Amino acid sequence: MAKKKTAARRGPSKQAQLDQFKDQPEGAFLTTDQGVRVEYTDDSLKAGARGPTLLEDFHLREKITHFDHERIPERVVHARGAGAHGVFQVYEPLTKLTRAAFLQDPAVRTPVFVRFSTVVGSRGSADTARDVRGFAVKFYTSEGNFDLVGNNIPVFFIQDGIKFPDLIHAVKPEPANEIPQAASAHDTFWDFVSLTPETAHMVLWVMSDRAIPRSYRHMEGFGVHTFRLVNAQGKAALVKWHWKPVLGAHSLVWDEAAKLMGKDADFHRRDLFDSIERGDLPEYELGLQVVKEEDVLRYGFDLLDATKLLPEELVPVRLVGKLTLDRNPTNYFAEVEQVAFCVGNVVPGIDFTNDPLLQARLFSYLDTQLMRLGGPNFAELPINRPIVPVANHQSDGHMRTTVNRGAALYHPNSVGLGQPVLAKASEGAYVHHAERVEGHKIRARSESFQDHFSQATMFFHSLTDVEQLHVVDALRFELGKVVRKEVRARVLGLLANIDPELAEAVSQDIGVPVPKTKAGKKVAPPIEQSPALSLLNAGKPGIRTRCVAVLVADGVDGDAIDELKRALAKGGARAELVNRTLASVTTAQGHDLEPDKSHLTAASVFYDAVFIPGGKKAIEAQLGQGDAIHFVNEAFRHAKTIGATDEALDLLEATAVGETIGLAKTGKVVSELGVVTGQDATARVVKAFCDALALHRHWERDPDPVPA
Ligand code: HDE
Repeated sequence: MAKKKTAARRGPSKQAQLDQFKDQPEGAFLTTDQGVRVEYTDDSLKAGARGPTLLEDFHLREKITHFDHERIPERVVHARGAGAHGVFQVYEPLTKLTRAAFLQDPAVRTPVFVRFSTVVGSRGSADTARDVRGFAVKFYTSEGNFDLVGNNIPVFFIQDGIKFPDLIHAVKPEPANEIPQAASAHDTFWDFVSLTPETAHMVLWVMSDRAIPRSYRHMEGFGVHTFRLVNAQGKAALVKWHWKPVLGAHSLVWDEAAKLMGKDADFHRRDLFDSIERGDLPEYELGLQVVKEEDVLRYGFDLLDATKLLPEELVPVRLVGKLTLDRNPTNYFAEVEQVAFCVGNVVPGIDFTNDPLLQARLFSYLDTQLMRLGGPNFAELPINRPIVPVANHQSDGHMRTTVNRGAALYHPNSVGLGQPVLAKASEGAYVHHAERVEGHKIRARSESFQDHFSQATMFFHSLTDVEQLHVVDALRFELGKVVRKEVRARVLGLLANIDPELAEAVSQDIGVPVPKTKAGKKVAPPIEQSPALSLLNAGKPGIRTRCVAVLVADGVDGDAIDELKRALAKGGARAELVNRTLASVTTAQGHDLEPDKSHLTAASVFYDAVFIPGGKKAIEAQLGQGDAIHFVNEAFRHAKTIGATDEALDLLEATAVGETIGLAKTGKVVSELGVVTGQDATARVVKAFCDALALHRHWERDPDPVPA
């Protein structure tokens, strides 16, 4: 067995470390911001070694002043994020649908920057909180920047943007004590929900496993609103944007997500970064649902209502291109923090609709960035700059870096030779779609927006039993944290409108009966069930990029580890060795192995599966390790694949697994409920283990009796 450290343990290479500073010439002197070389930066200038510090120490003052101002305000929502660069390519010309240049030619590689985020938590909050995930993509196209600023959930809480401050004030930590962080499980959120029936559909999505994704690489994305595509002839069609992860959509389980918040607050951020470093490039296909303009009301709901989705079974998602994330940011602040997405950043061929949620967003993003990024010149920041030349009469303002050279900063002008000139549509100018609009000036909600429950019911009924159970458990947890009984009761009233059995199941655990409530308006849903909404259908079998923990100790069967590693590598997966400590272990075959993690630095929640190779001495040692037993119990509870060979069956017997599953203590290989065991049959156990791993989770298990 080769003694090879993983990239993660080795740390960045020498070249990578040098590359980090490639904006500075090699051997560069440390200078002040004025370019003056600095002789000493470890002590301030003082009157004597033990004397007072002198005000004239300009190096000290500059260094501290800069530091004092290093933070910018965090985003009011979506504060915590992770980003990556990539490229987008369309599969075939979409000329009939849109004139957008980046959607015409499969040979064109459009650079993109993507930022994933949670919504509620602050910048330093944990990644795996139950929350919506942002999925914002900036396409640097040959016609300027197009931002597709979406989420991983296809609908939204509210129908009109004017309710957004109310929603966010309700879900953010409570005003008196700023508790809780990154959590919707508190009174104000559920109070708002209980009084705002239009939230019903999205609330169920947030209570489902969609709100605890396995990683950003395993997450769907949605534009949410209906947009418009316009072709060169001016013909428009309505469109819903989708991102489909090539690895399929997968989730964590809540207990796992909750533990990860403490054990690795950066779980998703780290996964994204490490995957790209390893060359496991995250990929997503762009999908379109296209609907004729005149069909805006055809499906029994209004396509302008962002609390509704268009079932894929009614209008299939056409996959039109692929996004590949292939480069990590060089500097988090300069890229992930300073990137400014705006729903209003569109290119010719892409236009808006009158969705009142979308319309408010068109105002909000630019407005918030003026403050967050310190003024109107944030488009000059490298991450926000388009790849095409910018020429206009904008000038001055805080932190302006462009030096305007022209004599005339106005249009029309003659002293500046009339520059820059205006383009015609045929020259690539953005021309708004000439939609006909008329109406009275009123504050009103359209009658076509009034059904808040049909699609919530459709969503719930589209989930498998285990997914429904997860929704019930999530509601029991969240409402269990709500102090005010009347709020809990009102939410049950809302749930009763979605499904009386759902309300009843939640009610049993939260000490409040389901109240009698007036039935809300329900038009029949377009279809009763949409199988595409179940994660078990959106997921894909396969082991690519999955990571298996291998429990080791002195005397472990090194041959079994080699066999496993070979099989995993073949399928694009990998293993990490977990020992009690980071000290190297000696295999039964007499080789030294260096563990990747210890029981102190790792936990089963970091992994997709666990494998325990045999080796008499190793298993005897682990039988005395509570951590090893707990590791297996926890993986079992979280429905993960477990494999064990030879003596390792004794370890399984000492866990909850042994009580549940028949363990094969013969040459027979048994694969039951995702637990794969066998003796004197390593190769066959490994094969069956990989097959079980490809299924991701084994939901048929009963997690309740497992002590972990
Ligand atoms: Fe946002 N949203 N939003 N939002 N949103 C922001 O813009 C807002 C909505 C979304 O990674 C803010 O620059 C309003 C829907 C993402 O930088 C802010 C409304 C969807 C991101 C803002 C919505 C989103 C934001 C905060 C209701 C899915 C993170 C900082 C009318 C389609 C982008 C910022 C990033 C960020 C406002 C609703 C997605 C305040 C007013 C619906 C992915 O401008």
